[in-house]
Amino acid sequence: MFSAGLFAACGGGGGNSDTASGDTASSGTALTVNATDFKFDPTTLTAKAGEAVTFTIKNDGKVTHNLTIEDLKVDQDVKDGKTASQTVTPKAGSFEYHCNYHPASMKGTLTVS
Ligand SMILES: [Cu+2]
Repeated sequence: MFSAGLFAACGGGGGNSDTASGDTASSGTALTVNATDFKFDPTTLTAKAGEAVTFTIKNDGKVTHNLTIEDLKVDQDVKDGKTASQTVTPKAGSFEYHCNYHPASMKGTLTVS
């Protein structure tokens, strides 16, 4: 007699395509402020209320400068030839910014809406 008693169970694997979509752009807004020649460039900045804003302050000058936004508790020194950054999440409003060392000539306005 000849008997084959082996059954191979074959499990069929279904094609599972998982398309995960999710664009979480939580990086916020990046603003660059040049602090050179005793003035800011630009002197007006805009940002969105409730969103993170990262200020990158570039100092290509020969002395230390600073970015101060009193109402947002920003007070960031930037040595000559250096770059520094600060991140804040502002509410809506108009915020004056200036350099602590040269407030007469280095100033501008940040508008958040
Ligand atoms: Cu300055």
